[in-house]
Amino acid sequence: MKLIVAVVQDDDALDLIDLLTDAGFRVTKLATTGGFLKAGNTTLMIGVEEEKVDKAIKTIEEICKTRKQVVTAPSPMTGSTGIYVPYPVEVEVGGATIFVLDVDKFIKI
Ligand code: 2BA
Repeated sequence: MKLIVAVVQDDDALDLIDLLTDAGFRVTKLATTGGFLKAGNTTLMIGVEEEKVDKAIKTIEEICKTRKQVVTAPSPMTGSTGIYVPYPVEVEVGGATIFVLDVDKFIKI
């Protein structure tokens, strides 16, 4: 048994959950926040048999799109004044960040 933990963008989450559940996967959705952008994203926990991990990852790849996002980052105007001026920075947010974990025990009561 494996646990797939996938951080995806909110815009893709509902379509992805539909496709995963239609394909027979069981999914738990968590509302999460990215540490860098401080913006909402979605983390999905998907418990799967080892042989189904690749299929789950392919399903995630099918739906999740890379997008560019502009964030406002503070920058020191000069090294010594301590004045910060916000400036826009473009970052590319990946389609999905996926962790595949070993599950020692899976119990349903
Ligand atoms: P955030 O932490 O909000 O990061 C959003 C995007 O900002 C990242 O996209 C990356 O392009 C950029 N970014 C993140 N940290 C950066 C830094 N220190 N310097 C410059 N740019 C940076 P992704 O890499 O696709 O990550 C999307 C979201 O997936 C992240 O949102 C975070 O919630 C999660 N994530 C990514 N890698 C992770 C990891 N190793 N552990 C836990 N969560 C992770």
